[in-house]
Amino acid sequence: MARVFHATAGSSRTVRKRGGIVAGYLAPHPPHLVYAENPPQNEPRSTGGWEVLRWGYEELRRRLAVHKPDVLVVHAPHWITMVGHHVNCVPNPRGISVEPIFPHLFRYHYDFATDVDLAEAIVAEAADAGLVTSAMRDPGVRVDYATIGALHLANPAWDIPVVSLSANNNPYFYSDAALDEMETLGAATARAIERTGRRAVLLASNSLSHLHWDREPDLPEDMGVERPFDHHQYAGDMELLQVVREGPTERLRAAVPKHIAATQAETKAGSLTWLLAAMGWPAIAGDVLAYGTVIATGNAVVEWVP
Ligand code: 2X7
Ligand code: FE2
Repeated sequence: MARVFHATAGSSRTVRKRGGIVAGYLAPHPPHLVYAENPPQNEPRSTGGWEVLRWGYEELRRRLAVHKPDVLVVHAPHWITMVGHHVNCVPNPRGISVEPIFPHLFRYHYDFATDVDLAEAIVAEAADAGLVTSAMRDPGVRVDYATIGALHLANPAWDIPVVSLSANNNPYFYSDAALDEMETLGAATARAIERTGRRAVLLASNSLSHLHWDREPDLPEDMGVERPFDHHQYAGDMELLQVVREGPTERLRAAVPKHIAATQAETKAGSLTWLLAAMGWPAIAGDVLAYGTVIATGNAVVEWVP
């Protein structure tokens, strides 16, 4: 397993002219996408697959190189914390992240740097805003695959420090989406970024329509069987992406809950709402870099530059 390069958290902020949120991405994490890339950190080997989504991530990486952020801030639905919003404050998380349903596809050795100053600032701002918040400081807590997946696909070199936020809900148990707190958490994230002077890129690690097959082909990357779950799920994703492409983001306040109700979308976990709230619901359109299904779930890579 190759060791990854370590950056010093916040090291470049003194030479940058402008801090703040410079871009936000919808950055879905199906473990299949990492599996298909065959990085040295992931144990299973593949023959590829899901190329269109991976080309979207290639474009994301080109754009990220131009944005030159000090930090990647990621909100992910598979770090589920039932009591409060947690922020990973471990300086150097290291371990193996395993996808529990697809362990034959994703057993990823991670080793990265946290921007602890920004992580603690987000904890403080969120607590001041009245949210139940916790600084997670236990290095033994395994980092979930939705955090690792989005971060790997956005920046496989791992040379940008990270802040990782949990999802204070269970996207699988409840039918209603409680997205109000994500507005507060997004605004708190933005204040912390401003206060610390960071140049930040945000990643919302969410799939769209979220029904998937309960069987997979003998060859998991057999694209001959990859397709949307049904037309209803596909049409729901297209309706949402049409609003994304037309803008402004304000329209997504209504479109996201409607899409969740229609498609069981993973955005129920709040990552996308957090991202848009942190950017202040800018009056812009999103740029859809790719859309594709993964074991029938809908996934889009989208950029917003506020
Ligand atoms: O977590 C996921 C996902 N969001 C989509 C597809 C397959 C597996 O895992
Ligand atoms: Fe997921």
